[in-house]
Amino acid sequence: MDDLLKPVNHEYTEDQIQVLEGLEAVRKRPGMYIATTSEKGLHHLVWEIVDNSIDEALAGICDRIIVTVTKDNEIIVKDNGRGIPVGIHHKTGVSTVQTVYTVLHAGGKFGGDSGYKVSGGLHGVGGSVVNALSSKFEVWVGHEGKMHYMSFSNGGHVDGPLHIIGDTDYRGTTVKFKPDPTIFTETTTFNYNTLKERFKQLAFLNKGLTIELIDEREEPNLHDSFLYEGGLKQYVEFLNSTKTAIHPDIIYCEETYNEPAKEGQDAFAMEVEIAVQYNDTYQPNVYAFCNNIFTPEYGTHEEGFRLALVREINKYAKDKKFLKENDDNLTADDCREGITAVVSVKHPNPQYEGQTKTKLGNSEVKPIVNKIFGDCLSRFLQENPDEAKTIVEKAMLAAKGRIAAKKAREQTRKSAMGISTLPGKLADCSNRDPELCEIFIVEGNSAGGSAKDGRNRQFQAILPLRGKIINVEKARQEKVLDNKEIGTMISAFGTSFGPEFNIEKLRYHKIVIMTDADVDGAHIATLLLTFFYRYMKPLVENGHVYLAQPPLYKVQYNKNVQYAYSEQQMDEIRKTIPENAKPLIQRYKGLGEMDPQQLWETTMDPNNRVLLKVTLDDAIEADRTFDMLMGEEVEPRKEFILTNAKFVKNLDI
Ligand code: 1YM
Repeated sequence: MDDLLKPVNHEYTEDQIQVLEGLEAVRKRPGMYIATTSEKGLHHLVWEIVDNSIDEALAGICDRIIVTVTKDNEIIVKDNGRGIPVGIHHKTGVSTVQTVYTVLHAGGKFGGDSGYKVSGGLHGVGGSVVNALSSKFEVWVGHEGKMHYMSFSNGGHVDGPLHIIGDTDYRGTTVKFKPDPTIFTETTTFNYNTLKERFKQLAFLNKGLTIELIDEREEPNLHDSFLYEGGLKQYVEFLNSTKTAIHPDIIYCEETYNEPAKEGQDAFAMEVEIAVQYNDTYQPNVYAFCNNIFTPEYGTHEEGFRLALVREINKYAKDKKFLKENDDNLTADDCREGITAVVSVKHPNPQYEGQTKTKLGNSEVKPIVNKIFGDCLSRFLQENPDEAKTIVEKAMLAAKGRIAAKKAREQTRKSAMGISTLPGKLADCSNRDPELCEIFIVEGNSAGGSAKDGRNRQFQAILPLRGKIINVEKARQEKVLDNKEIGTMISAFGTSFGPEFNIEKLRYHKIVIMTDADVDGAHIATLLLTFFYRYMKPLVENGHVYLAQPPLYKVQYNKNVQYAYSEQQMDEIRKTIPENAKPLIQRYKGLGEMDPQQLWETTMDPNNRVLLKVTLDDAIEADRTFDMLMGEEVEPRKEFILTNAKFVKNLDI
């Protein structure tokens, strides 16, 4: 781009040309800096700018951040921190504001690497990348009674230097940007819910910080405000609000660890905050964060936490004679059944490892968390004997369940050693290449019959479900395994389950849940999804699970036959029916009402059908949602299956 190098208002120096080349590199390969230019990448821009405000909050100076989505899908982030320094930066010769937003990686690092400054941002790319990917970018800094302003256009071209535009009482930094539609070609529309969920989480993780969100695209404007004085204590309360806690008090610690300077290593400070409460389910929910970033692959902070948890529970159980001297120790899994825990550390120099770079690698973190949480838990158990008893007994029950489940698994394996391991109800396909094979899990006998007759036997297998599927959210593992329908699915898939789950053995790469388009069907689908999510998570993570979409209506007139899959589609079809035609409109109440040919045409034929792919974008929300869905109320379940885009993505196949 030639005009890139054209001066705007002032001459470019050698340094500034380099700067523009840097920003141009970001525009050429945005994926290197924000991983994706999809909707996810679009939101990443907001996180980057907000991260700078959060850093200021961590420094103890800013306590309020307001984020606004304008009518034009621009973002305004306003904080009440010190304001980015307004003076000339000694290295670049231009204002620090301009430096922060034009020099790559200039972000948080400019304050000097004191070892006390914590910085978030998954990639730490900072504001300059956001500027590079914006068609318009503006900054206001309120400092010592004056409002300073500067703006950039078309990917970081300076419109003019930082200058004073008037007097103000405001102290802080405000940034407004418009993502460049030529970069974000998929979408430039911000999702209110995505923003809201993240800001709520950030407010939990940074106690005392108020984060407000305003959406001006809606009339009246949408508005949410988050402030949690209790920090992670309130986070755990919130996560457990869909469950039943088994003890009243939350185990909680918050401590700053100071490491003095040693040979070859600077002094550093690290913050540890942990909250724990057990509930009456059997699932462990441990969420770990470093510098406000979720680390689903865990790492040294979670290792330290887990060590302390197991050690202190065993110590207490032996001390108080719940366990006899010679009894086996409780395992980590025993101690985590029904736990809800949030572990958050703030570290000046985090190192990430793992497949998705979300595993904390710093080895010094493990003993620090181990010590801090160990002391905290030990004190809690000593001071709260009733609650301690509840927790130890829960872990001992888990141990019993673990031993019983192991026996049950051995049984299943033994019985599966025989030749005919496939369940009798399964109508298998003839192809043996898993990549090409599909299995339809069908509710009800008559639908199962139609599906068997209508399918393409080469690559489509049918597994009709007869009995009830157990709600795995409310049952122990051995009970789950006792359930016939579940056992049938496990042997049909070929993968085993739980810790022994092996995706390589999966016999069908598409697992299609086919239930009636009513509340009962939605319930069965949800029970199945919950089972997959809890016991065969990689199936969902790797995108093997789908929901079939049977039509709601059949419209017939003259020789014309059409199917409608939604009320909206039905309305559209109605409009196309000629006036004098006498249409026959049939509403399908269940899959069973369709003959094999119709079922094939509308729901199973890869050329016509619409499958919904089940996805998992947000694991924490997913856990809560499954709890919610498995509660007593029917309506939210129906709502979930029919509309929840968080799990279910539309996909035409
Ligand atoms: C809406 C975005 O960027 N706030 C913000 C940024 C900075 C400071 C305060 C700040 C930091 C320091 C000293 C320091 C930044 N400053 C820099 C740099 N909000 C937003 N608020 N004084 C002010 O880290 O020591 C980078 S970000 F490098 F210039 F100091």
